[in-house]
Amino acid sequence: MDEHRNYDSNNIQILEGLEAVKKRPGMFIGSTGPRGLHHLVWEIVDNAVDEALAGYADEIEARILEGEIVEVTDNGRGIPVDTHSKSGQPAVETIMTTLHAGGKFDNDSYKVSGGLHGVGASVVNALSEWFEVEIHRDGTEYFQRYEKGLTQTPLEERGPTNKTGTKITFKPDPDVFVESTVYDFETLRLRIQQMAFLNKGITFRLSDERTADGPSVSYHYEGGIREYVEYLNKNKELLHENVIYAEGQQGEVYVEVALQYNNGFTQNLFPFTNNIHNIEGGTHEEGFKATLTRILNNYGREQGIFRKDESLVGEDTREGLTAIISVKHPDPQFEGQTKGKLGNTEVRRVVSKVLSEGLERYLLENPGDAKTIVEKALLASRARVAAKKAREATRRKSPLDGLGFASKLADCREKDPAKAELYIVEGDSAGGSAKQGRDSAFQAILPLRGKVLNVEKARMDKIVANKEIVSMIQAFGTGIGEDFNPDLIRYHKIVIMTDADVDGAHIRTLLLTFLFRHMQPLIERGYVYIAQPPLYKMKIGKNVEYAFTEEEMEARQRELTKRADIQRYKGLGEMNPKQLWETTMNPENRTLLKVSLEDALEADQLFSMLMGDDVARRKGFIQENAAYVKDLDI
Ligand code: 0R9
Repeated sequence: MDEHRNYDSNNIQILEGLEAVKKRPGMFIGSTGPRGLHHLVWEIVDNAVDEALAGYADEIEARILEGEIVEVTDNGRGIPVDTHSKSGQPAVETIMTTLHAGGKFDNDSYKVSGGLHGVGASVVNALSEWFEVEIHRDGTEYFQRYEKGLTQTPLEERGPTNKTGTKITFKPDPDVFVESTVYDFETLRLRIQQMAFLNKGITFRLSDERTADGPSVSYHYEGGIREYVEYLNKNKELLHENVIYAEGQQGEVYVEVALQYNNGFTQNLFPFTNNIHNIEGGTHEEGFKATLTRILNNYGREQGIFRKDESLVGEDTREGLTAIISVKHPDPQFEGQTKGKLGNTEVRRVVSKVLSEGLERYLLENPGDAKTIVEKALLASRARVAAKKAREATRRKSPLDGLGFASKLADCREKDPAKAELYIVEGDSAGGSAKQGRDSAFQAILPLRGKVLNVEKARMDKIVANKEIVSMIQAFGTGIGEDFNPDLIRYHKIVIMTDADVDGAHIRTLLLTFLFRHMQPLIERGYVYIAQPPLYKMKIGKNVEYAFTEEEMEARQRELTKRADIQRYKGLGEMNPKQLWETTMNPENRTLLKVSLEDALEADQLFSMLMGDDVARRKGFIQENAAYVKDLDI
């Protein structure tokens, strides 16, 4: 074949590929917002992790440098540099400049990564102002530079080296990431730590070198997901000391499971495929759940722990459970709403085999733990039967039935959930102001009287007996527990409006805990908000202004020539209905904080810590994170 023509056509292909990436970056990295910006780092780190999983690297380092430049290094074999027969280019250049559907070009032993967008280094290159690769391989150091995806220098031999590995340095293109190119250390740190948990034995380092004294961390977990479970349970009271762990491989599918029970009531089951958390679960989770239920039922029956008519259903066996399921699969298939649900059916069997062997053995070898675990599940089962009866009372048949429901909820006239809002308000007096101040066309008010139950410490039977919670469930229209259906929600804005004091913060946390534990989809869908009432009223002559923080009030005061008459609001009740409407409820003036669930694993920890038994730890945490808790930006 004519070599020249081949080179040209190859180049055209490259340009077309890269143009597609530049034209629609969102298609390749999800978005060009902060998430997409951070995604660039994950693409590169994933490649380093793949090299480590292939058994050739054990150290991965990421540095954030001045100018929002990212540098990632591994100590693997180095990307191949030999000339690729078809393109006539060094392999590394083809990898960096050709859009390839992850894995196609790469050799067989290579990619295990199959994340949401396993698109690779060429996409990062295309979206970088500049991108450099340094390779140490077979005694020689190589270097190449690209700008916006295009080769700038031929692959350069820089001389001898006595190490091996790959270093990639890039500067995200500000023309692409117009919103911001600033990296968030904490976002990077959390994910790097998670990667370290999920890939035992690999050392991960991360340092923020944008300032002289920036933070740096290093993670290495010899125990892998065993240590992940310990970490997730660290704020909880354990039911048994040892984490139950099993691993195994069938064909090309490698499975690890780790689990441990705490004395709480919530289940924390986190399934991963190729280091990606599958929020919607999938076949690995199904295999795990079915097998756990079967094994604990068998054990309870064989050991005579159950009464005659008793047996466990799945949810009984997951009360207080913290578990990680980690699957490594060469060709994962994803389905579901967000393509986050693992679909490969063979995985169910592999997980089931690995878990049943590991768990049966553990129960046999640790009869004390086994009895404790099965008895806890049995208690859960008895509570479930009791709760079912109580829960039926929470079903909303008509707007005017239920436990004193009609008197509390001041509903709105709007029936379209997308346009309707529900304000959950602390106390009767603030509730009264809100009722008078609201626009009853679309704003409903639910005043809460007593303290909301701490659901972190209660089973479903107690939860559905709590008046405040029942009135919320009824107002929402969603049901709870097995009956919960987020599609039935009656308001797409649920606004928590509490006083700006310690009690208010506590009630808000209790409400968020309830929503997080029992109605998480409402948070995921973005239906939950926190109202921002002003802290200060500033009277300046005849005018009235409001300030939402102390800093804002002080700044305004400095601007003024006159003295302002300042009133600090201690509670919502001090505002008259008109003021409450103007400052906090009127869609034209108000600020609402949307509650988001960036990371369910971290949020779980936060709630366990805020609401759990360990008071000393909680106090420390609240002091350390005062600002965080104040914003409750979970
Ligand atoms: C700093 C981030 N690291 C990487 O991007 C990285 C990619 C990579 C790699 C190989 C080794 N280390 C790497 N680090 C590699 C080497 C060999 C075979 N497969 C992979 C080998 O020596 O035979 N590669 C990723 C893709 C490719 N290499 C390939 F397609 F070019 F082969």
